[in-house]
Amino acid sequence: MSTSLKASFASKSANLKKDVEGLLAAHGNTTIAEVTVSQAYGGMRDIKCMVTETSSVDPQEGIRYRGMTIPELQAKLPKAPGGSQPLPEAVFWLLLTGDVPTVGQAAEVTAAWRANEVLPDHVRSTLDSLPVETHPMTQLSIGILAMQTDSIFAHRYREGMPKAAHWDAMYDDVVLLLGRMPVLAAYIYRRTYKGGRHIAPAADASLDWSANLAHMLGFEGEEFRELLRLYLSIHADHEGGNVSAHATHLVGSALSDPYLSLAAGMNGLAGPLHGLANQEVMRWLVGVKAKLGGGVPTKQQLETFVWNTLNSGQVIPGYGHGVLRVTDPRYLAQREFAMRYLPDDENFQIVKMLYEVVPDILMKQGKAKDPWPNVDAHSGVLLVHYGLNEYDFYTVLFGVSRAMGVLASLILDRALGIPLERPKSVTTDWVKKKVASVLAPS
Ligand code: NMX
Ligand code: MLT
Repeated sequence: MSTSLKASFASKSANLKKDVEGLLAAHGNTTIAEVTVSQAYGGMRDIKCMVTETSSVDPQEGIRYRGMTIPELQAKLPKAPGGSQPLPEAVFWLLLTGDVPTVGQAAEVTAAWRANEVLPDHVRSTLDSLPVETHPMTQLSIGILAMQTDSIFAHRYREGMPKAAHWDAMYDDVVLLLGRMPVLAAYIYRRTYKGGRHIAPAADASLDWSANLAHMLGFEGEEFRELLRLYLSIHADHEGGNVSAHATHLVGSALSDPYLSLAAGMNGLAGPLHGLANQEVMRWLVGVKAKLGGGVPTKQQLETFVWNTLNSGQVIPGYGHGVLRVTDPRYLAQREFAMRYLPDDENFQIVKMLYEVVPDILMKQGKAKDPWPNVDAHSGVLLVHYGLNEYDFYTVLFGVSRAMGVLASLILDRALGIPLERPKSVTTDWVKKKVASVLAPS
C-alpha cells in the first residue's frame, strides 16, 4: 500500500519529529499555559495543553486546515471535473502533510480508498442482527468495531512491531478504514431506511469518494455530489480539543488501533452537544413547522418558539460553540451553497430567519458565550432539499468526514511517538487547600 502520500508523510513527519525533539530538549520546562479553578471544573475550556497539527480554530475567525481557510480550500484544492468544491481526498492529503496535492495526487488517494470499498460479510451480518430502529450512529460505531478484526496495527503489535513502525501500520489501517467508511455509511442508510436494498459501489473506479458515496446512498446528480464534497470537506477537522478528536486521540494514546480509537470518537460525536446537533436542528425545525401549521413562519412566531424552547430548559441546537465567538465559517460556506443552488427553498428561508432571530435572543438571555450559528445549524436543510430526509442519519455523514481529520492526527501521533495521555485529576478538597495556600502563602 505504498503511495506517494505515504512517502511524503514519512519524510515530513520525520522532520517534524526532529523539530519537536529539539523544542522539548531546549524548552521542555517553559510554561505555556496556566489553569484556573473555573477551567478545571468547566470542561477545560481554552487550556492550551495538547498539540494538534492538522488544523486550528481561532475564536474570531474559525477553522484553518494547515493554515488554510475554507474559501482558500475551495480556491486551491483539486476539484472534481467541472466542480467548485474541494475533494475530501485532497483535504486528507493536506491535513496529513500540510501540502496542497496535485490533481493526480488527489486521484491517487481516491484510488487507494476505493480499492478498499468492500464490507466484510461478518460486518454486514453484525449490522443486520441489530433492530433496524437502532440509531444510525450506534450502528456506525458497532460497524467500525466489527471491522477491527482486520486491523493491521493490532496484528503487527501482537507480532512485536517496534515503536518506530507504529505510524506505518496505523497508516495502512487508516487507508483501509477510510475506504470502507462510505460503504459502511451507505449500508446503514439503506438497511435502515430503504428496506435493505443496497447499491453496489460505482463501476467507474475513478469516481471520487463523495460521488461514490452519493451513488451508494441512492442519489445521483452533480449538485448533490458537490454538496457531499463540500460537506465531507468542511466537517473533517476542528482542531484537537473537540470531543470526537480528543476521544480518538485519547484512546489511541493507549496504542488502541484506529478502529477502537475511531469508534470512541464516533461515540462522542453521537452526543447532542456535539455532532448529533445536526439531527437535532432538523428535528427542531420540523417541530417548529408542525406546531405552526407548516410553511414559512413569521419572524414573530419564530421568536416565540425560540423563547419557548429556552424557557423549557432546552438549548437551541446549532447555536453556540466552545471556542468560536463568531458565525462558524462552515455555516457560511453552506449558506453560500444554498444561495447558489436552492435560494427559494422553504427550509432555507427558515434557517435564514433563525439567523436573524436567534443570536439576539441568546444575547438577551445572556447565558451562551457564543450566540452565533455553528456548522450544524445549516447542514440538514441542504440534505433535505435533495431528498435525504432521514435526519437521524445526518451525524453518520459528519462521522465519515470527521474520520479523515481524527485519523490523520492519529497517524501523526504515532509518527511523533506521543505517549499515553494521562492528565492529573484532583479532588475538591485538594482545590480548596490549593486556593487557600495561594491566598495565604505560608
Ligand atoms: N441554546 C441555549 N443555551 C445555550 C446555548 C444554546 N444554543 N449555547 C450555550 N448555552 C448555555 C449553556 O447551556 C450554558 O448554560 P448553563 O450555564 O445553564 O449550563 C451557558 O449557555 C454557557 O455555555 P457556553 O459556555 O456558552 O457553551 P459551552 O462551551 O459550555 O457549550 C455548546 C458549547 C456547543 C455545547 C453549546 O453552545 C450548546 O449546547 N449548543 C447547542 C448544541 C449544538 O449546537 N452543538 C453543536 C456544536 C458543534 N458541533 O458540531 O459539535
Ligand atoms: C466540531 O466540529 O468538532 C465542533 O464544532 C465542536 C468543537 O469544535 O468543539
